[in-house]
Amino acid sequence: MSLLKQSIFLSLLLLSSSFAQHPADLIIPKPQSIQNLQGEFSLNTQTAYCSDSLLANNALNYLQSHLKQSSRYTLQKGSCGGDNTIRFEYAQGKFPKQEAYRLHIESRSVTITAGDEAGFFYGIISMMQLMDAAIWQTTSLPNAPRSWLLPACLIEDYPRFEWRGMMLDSARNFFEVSYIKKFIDRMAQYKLNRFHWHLSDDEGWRIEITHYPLLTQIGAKRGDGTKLPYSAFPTMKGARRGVESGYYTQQEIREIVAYAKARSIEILPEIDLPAHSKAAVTAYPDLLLDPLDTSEFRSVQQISDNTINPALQSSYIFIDQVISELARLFPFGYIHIGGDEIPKGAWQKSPAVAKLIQKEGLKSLNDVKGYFFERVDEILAKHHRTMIAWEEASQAEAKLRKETRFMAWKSPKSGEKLVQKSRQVIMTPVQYLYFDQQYITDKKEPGHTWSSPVSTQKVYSFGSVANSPYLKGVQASLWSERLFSEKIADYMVWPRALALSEIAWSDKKRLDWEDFKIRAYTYGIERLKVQKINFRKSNRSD
Ligand code: TNX
Repeated sequence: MSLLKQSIFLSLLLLSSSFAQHPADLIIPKPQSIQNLQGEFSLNTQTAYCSDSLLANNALNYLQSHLKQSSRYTLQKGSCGGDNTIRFEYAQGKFPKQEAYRLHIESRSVTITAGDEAGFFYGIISMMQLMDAAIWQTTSLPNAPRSWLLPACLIEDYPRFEWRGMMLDSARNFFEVSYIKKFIDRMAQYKLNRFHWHLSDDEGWRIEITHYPLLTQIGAKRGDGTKLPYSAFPTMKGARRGVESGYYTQQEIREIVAYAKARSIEILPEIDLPAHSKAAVTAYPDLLLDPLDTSEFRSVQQISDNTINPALQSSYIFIDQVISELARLFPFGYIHIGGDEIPKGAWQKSPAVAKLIQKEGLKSLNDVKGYFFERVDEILAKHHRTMIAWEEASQAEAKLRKETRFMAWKSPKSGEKLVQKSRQVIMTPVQYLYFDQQYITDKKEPGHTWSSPVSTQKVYSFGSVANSPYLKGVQASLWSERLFSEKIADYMVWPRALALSEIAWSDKKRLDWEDFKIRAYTYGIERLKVQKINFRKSNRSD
């Protein structure tokens, strides 16, 4: 080789190696600190595991089930001192934050250190992202790898936000249990930890309440549908298409709660009150509506008479009973009671409400809303639960406990205003985090168009939101008026959820769109493909 050729060859080599990324630099969400080391660990049929804490069981089981699926073997229990071992070490009080972990990969062993269940779980998630994408496959392939190479590194990691959520609306269109599990599992793969489950709305009541069987016998069935601006209308006559009708039995709910818990995910159930309740009031008009109420109104979605009456004792007995069943099913300390979009004109001509105003010395219908939320808050307190509500509940002048959390959806500004008032906030602004909106404006794109398009880059840009002790986290919301299949739901979520994961987990100063793009559109996409997720193939910026 001539000298010139040699030097060109050498500089090319240098150039390419400086571009070649260490696999640890490809993890999503980006860890807080990564040190790349020399060498690699080989995980194979001889590899053992050892653990000094039951808190590591979820993490271990998750790894084992994926190994079994992909390679048809699991790790045997071994001694903690041995070589070729994956060690789980409990370290109490060593980490500054909850959910933190330390992942140390050396050529002879892997050590995952954590102070809680979630920490161990996230250590394993990061480790699995360092393996060939085949580890994520959901069906066994004949030629799957038997041994896996893990590059040596030391990762120290913890989340930016305590609340890293995704909301799925099972009311407008119903999703089968199998899809709910997939949804939850995919959240867990990206260290998202709160599944907000929208279980009732005008179009359907989706959870079995044993005390009120008509809620599902009537309220879980969809009708013919008419062409209104946003949704198919719930005429409650019977199913038009399978996906639109259905509900979750209490047994299924318990199963899903356990499935989520094994993946460090808490489920926040939402029953939307007092508006968005056409399904409930259709099932139990005698309990929830004032028969003398002649108010005429329509909701934003053009639905009439969809609002529970706040002056009837029977409304509160109903809510108490529903909350008591929810509290038995969902161990999470919070329940979401809706509170959004009470239609203008509701209750205006209700004699029962007029009486209530007089009796309680209320001044306006806004005060009536406040009265309603206060009573619901009392019910929640009785069942040892804390309220989460859409931001409108904060405008109702209700005296709600200080630990109440508000979901700000109208704009980042409306969330910031609440933060300034020292109220606890979860941000899910429509302009950045509504996954029901189109990615880009295009007739061929599925999704809503009523706000502005939400590209993956737009999602990522919300990472610049200011930190505050009152800002508890961020959440993407997937309303389902237009989700007519699981495939469309997948499309709306991926790859946007990769961006959500990173802005929810990684510190602000670690965020870099250009760098994220490379990770997302290489290994990130590879993992989605392996799982046959119907993600949106884009030109990398939308
Ligand atoms: C507004 S966001 C709603 C939902 C709709 C959504 C559609 C919120 C609290 N209410 O009822 O499904 O817009 O994007």
